[in-house]
Amino acid sequence: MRRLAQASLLELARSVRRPCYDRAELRVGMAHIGVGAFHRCHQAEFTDDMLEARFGPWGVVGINLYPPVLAELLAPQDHLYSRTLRQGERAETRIVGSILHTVDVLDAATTDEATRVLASPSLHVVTMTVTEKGYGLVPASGALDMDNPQLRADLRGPSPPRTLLGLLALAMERRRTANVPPLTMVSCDNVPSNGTLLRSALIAFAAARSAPLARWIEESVAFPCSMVDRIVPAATREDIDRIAVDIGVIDEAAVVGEPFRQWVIEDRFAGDRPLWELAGAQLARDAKPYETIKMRVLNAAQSTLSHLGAIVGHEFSFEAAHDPVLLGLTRRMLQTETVSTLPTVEGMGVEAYIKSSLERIANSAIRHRCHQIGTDGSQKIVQRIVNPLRERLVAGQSAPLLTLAVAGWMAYVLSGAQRFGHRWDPSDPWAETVIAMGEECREDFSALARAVLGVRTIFGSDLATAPFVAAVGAHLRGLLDGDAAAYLAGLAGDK
Ligand code: CS2
Repeated sequence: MRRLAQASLLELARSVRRPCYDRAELRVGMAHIGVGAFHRCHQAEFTDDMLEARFGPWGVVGINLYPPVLAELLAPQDHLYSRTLRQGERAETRIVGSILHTVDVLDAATTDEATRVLASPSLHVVTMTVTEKGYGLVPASGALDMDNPQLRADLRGPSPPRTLLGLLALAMERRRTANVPPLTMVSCDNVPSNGTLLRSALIAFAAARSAPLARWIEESVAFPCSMVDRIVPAATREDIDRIAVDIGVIDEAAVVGEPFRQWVIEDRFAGDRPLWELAGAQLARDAKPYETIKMRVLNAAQSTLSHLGAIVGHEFSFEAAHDPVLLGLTRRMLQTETVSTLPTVEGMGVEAYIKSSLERIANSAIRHRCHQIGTDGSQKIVQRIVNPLRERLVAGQSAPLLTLAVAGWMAYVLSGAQRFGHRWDPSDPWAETVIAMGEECREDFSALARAVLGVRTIFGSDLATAPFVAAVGAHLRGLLDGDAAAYLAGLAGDK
């Protein structure tokens, strides 16, 4: 079977929609850093829709600092790929054509190429999805994480950058010295106030190098915040093979996601911008309320279901969302605790949002592994679970189920300890430390809870109070020392 490419478009099954604009006429107007499955199934699709609605100079250059290597994944396909939306038995596949070119930043030559692209006068917007960890920040405070060796190396320079901030600072220096017009950077990661955070991180990083550069960024770059949403698990070989059968060509860059999608972007651009609203994006004055609701409801439910789900033996988050015990606990957490910490957003009724979020996670056609959602949990639980929990405690309200969710993350990571059966190797920057704590604290689960809650970059310094430590310790015992499923069933029964 042939590989998907411009020349093989004609061989595609007739049912597969393909770009109806002329890709040969497309010019680069923006870049995206972090071309993973999420970007391909979200921003690139919105851009494709927008180009169909009104053609303009908004082709995308994809830039990766980390695998996948785009030269292998997308370049052999003329940067075309398919995205398939699945819900139950239904599937709809289309070809997306908005990515025009890609660069893998690996060495001096490719660094030069990427910074040249980012400094080009025709480039107006840079979007990015680099994951929570990709910003090099301390989750609890948002300060630059000076313990991050890659960030430290990039601050020292001059070798090719390994971090987002290192690459952006180099590119902005090039833009500044060439006196190129202003630029907008749109962070599309699940971190609170992502644009504001990126702005302060980049300015802090640049200031450590050159005061004029930091000033230039302050004056010439806009950083609107944005909220992005669509559930897009990593595509598997099985997905790729199945899609090849369906469409008639092999697409190594195929992505599979759910039908739902949402993108709220603050309307604060420094110059020209793509008219993403033509594709259904919402331009807003303030994205914060949208992002808070999304992270505390949908993302919190995903994390809670996945951590606890993995512990009781589920492979996928949809399975956890069909487990009456886990679903009941998660729903109750959202409806009785999280709810009081949510802002009001027009058009997003909280009850309905909770219901639809849980239904989306339960979509059995989307095979999102609990371990994928559990990856880097230390970077995710702060905005999803710890912040709403803290707000309730500060307001004098109880938060027993958010407490369980915190313990769920700990128990998920601690399951990597020999002492708790070494069930898997969690992928998390804090895993080694937390696992070492698990090996050290003997039968004393309160001491273990106190030790993990002492990780300030995750929990700050205000949560390790005696009652909270005792509550988390009791859950750790229940989840790690015996029958976790029976323990959770007991909790689900207590109202
Ligand atoms: C997931 C998200 O892996 C994860 O952390 O919770 O990728 C989630 O699927 C998206 O934020 C949904 O928009």
